[in-house]
Formats: sequence, C-alpha cells, structure tokens
Amino acid sequence: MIWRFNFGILTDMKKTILSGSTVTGDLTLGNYIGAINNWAKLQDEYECFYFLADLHALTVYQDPAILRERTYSFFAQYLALGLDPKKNVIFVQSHVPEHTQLMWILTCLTPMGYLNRMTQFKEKSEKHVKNINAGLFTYPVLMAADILLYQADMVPVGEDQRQHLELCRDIVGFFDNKYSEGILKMPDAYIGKMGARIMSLQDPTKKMSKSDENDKNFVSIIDDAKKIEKKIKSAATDSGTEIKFDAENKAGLSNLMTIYSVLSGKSIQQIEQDFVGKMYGHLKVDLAELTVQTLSPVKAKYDDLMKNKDYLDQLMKSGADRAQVRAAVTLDKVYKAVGLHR
Ligand code: ATP
Ligand code: LTN
Repeated sequence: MIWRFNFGILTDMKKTILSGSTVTGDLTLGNYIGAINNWAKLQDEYECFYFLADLHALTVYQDPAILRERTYSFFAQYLALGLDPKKNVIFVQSHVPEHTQLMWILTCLTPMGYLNRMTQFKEKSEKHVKNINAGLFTYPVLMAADILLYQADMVPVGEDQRQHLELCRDIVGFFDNKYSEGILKMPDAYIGKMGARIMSLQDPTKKMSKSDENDKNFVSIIDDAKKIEKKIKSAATDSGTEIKFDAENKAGLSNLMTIYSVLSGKSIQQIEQDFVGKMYGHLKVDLAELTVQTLSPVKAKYDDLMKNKDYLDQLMKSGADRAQVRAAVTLDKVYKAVGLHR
C-alpha cells in the first residue's frame, strides 16, 4: 500500500488489481482455485476491477441467446463466489467501449510475430479449425487493452495466462518507445503458488477447461452435489495405491491432492500423513464431500441471484459506469499521445 500526500491530506492510495474470465461454459473448480479465489482474497486490500470478458468469448462462435443468458449467469457466479459489488468494480467488458478503442491503437503497435508465438492461439486454432478468425489471433491485444485501461498494478490469473501477460508488458514497452513513457502502467502477473493449473479430471495431462466438450473433465461451481460426487469419484488416477504427491508419475492423484489442499487449507504433506494406509477411493470420497461442502452455499446463492435479473442489470450498469470513469482517463491520454484529436 502506498501513502501519498495530497493537498496536505494523507490519503490512502490502493494499488489496482484487474482480472476477468471469458464468458464461455460455467466457471469450474479450475477457475475458482486458479483465479477467482485469489480475486476474492484481494478485494479488501486493493482497488479491484473484475470483469466478464464477453468480447473475448466471441472469438469462438456463441449462440446469441445463450451468450446473453450466460452473461447474467456469469455475473451471478462472480457474486456467489464472494466478489462484493460494493468493494469491487464488477462489470461487463462490452459495456465499456474504451476496451475496443484502446485495442485498435495497441493492435497497430503489436508485431504479428509476437502474436504468432502465443500458445493459446495455436491450441485454439487446432481446436476450432473451421473458425480460425482474426479475433482469435488478436485476442491477447484486447486482453492488454483490458489491463492497461485501468492502470492495473497486478493481474491475478492462472498459469495459462502468463504468456499473455508477458505480451501485455511488451506492448507497454512498444508504446513507451514510440510515443511517451508514463502513460501506460507496467502490470505484473499474480499467479498463486498452489493450484495455478488444475488439470482435467479424466485426462490429467491437459488443463481443466470450462469449454471442454466432455463435462466429466471438470466440476462446475454450480453443479449439484450428485454430479460433483460422480465426477470426482470417477476421476482418472493411476493404478498405484500409495497416496503420495508426484505430479509426473501420478498426475491424476496429484491433481486431486492439489484441489484437496486448496479447499481444505491443509498442506500436501499433511494430506499425505492423513491418508497413510488408505486407498485412492478414500481420498476421492473425502474430496467429493469437501467440494460439495464448499460449493453448496455458492450454488444456493447463485440460484437466488438468478431469480432477480433486475438486480443483476442494476449492478451491471453501475459497475460499467464506475469502470468507464477510469477507462476514459487512460484512453484520453493515449489518444492525445498518438496524435488523435480529442
Ligand atoms: P475456456 O475453456 O473457455 O478457454 P477457461 O476454463 O480456460 O475457459 P478462462 O476464462 O480462460 O477459463 O480463465 C479465467 C481464469 O481462470 C484465468 O485467470 C485462467 O488463468 C484461470 N484458469 C482457467 N483454467 C484454469 C485451470 N485449469 N487451473 C487454474 N486456473 C485456471
Ligand atoms: N484471457 C483471459 C480472460 C481475460 C483476462 C483479461 C484476464 C480477458 N482479459 C485481462 C486478465 C486480464 C482468460 O483467462 N482466458
């Protein structure tokens, strides 16, 4: 926290945090453990901007009616996971047009070669061979605009977003060199030590992903108790018996242990001790119970919120208004710096 004198008054200048999630599927245990759990922990100490990346979602075709409904659902999921709309600015990306306006300027600064290296682009192009659109390619530039508009100091994300954060930092460098320094703030990634990459339940060599076609691969935070139990109990594990963390040789088991550790607050060592002499099945039963305990209040709050779309509309509107105040200041400075009339 930084203390600064302002007209002789001591004011508390909080650092800024920004993060978002693409509006696809439903949030999973991976999103919760790798990102949103950290967002909620930061909300008291920092000035936080958390948004729903609905424009990013369009890089893969979305049925319009489903996207519209899902935007409500995501907003309610953020709130149900503990993000407080009074403490944080929570908003929908497309409600603040400055995101796409800044993106264009940054697009003109970003070399194609840098975008070509992005592993997410390669993975998504392989997955969506029939729709390799330019948006999929420029996706990280929009992400950089999201971050830089709010002068974010830190961006809490899972491990898969590290490369995009690096690119965002490169873009700040390009802007500083071509135009002027001090207009865009250099952000840092904030990646948790534990759970930054939760793996798929059936195929622990790939990450848990909310847009996975096979819903056995993830636990959604709004799954009911029965589904959660079924998915965790049928998670793929190796044929061994000893409950010992070994990400290389026992990827499935180690993934379950990581989830257990984050949800229970126990260290991996402690879990190994607790399960000495027990079977994988025991761990699965306990983990299923722990997950249900963690997620059932979330689901109850979610169900409640979804009954009141007017309330969600109100929150979306006030979040966007608050976000826009900050975004407009940065965009104005950038437009002036690059020589556009304001
Ligand atoms: P999609 O399948 O649509 O690409 P996703 O599940 O990868 O979605 P995102 O919206 O891309 O989710 O990510 C939201 C946040 O959750 C990001 O900070 C991302 O790094 C984090 N995250 C996503 N998947 C995981 C995971 N398996 N483990 C840890 N963190 C994750
Ligand atoms: N690409 C991110 C979602 C996202 C984001 C951001 C995260 C879009 N803009 C800005 C942090 C900061 C993802 O997780 N797929």
